[in-house]
Amino acid sequence: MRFLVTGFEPFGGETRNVSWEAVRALPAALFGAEIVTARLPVEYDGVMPVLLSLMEAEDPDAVLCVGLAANRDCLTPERRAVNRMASKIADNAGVFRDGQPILPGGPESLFSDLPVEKMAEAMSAAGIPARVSGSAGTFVCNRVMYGLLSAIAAGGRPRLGGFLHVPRETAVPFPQICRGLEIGLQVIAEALS
Ligand code: PCA
Repeated sequence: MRFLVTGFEPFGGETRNVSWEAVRALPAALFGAEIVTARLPVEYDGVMPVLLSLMEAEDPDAVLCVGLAANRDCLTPERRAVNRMASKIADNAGVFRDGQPILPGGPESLFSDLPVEKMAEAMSAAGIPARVSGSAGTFVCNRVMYGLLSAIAAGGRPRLGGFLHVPRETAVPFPQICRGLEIGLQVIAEALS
């Protein structure tokens, strides 16, 4: 079993993105799965080509993309991606979007096939603040989640995929964010075996 787990580069003028720091801290193997990690660009147009070529090269059984939700106070497995792009800040390529669809004519919402409730419950049971989120927002994290779920719907691989938002380290300490990510991956591994 092979997992592709991604984090994001810093954005919004910051120098660190905890999503990538937590992903890069993962061991090379966990729960019988090989863990391949990668850092994605915070670019509406640039993020999917990078993710798709990683999926092509690595042929993972599951893909979990991880990003920072700066205004949340817990870990949030995402239930749904929406067919919209909008944000107050520009992406790292200087691009603004103010409500354009990701895929013109495409489904308004795409739902993750990850066991998001179980992931949040297992994290909470380990004392890590977590809840399921109803939407990944409308910035680049939602863009990549929508693209990932479209790719899964179109082909047979990967078998499972979705998104996990993590909060700032001021809301949840870094070791707990890392532990929560590992627990989320464990639940995904159980769902695949
Ligand atoms: N968070 C942003 C994009 C990159 C990241 O880590 C988001 O929530 O869309």
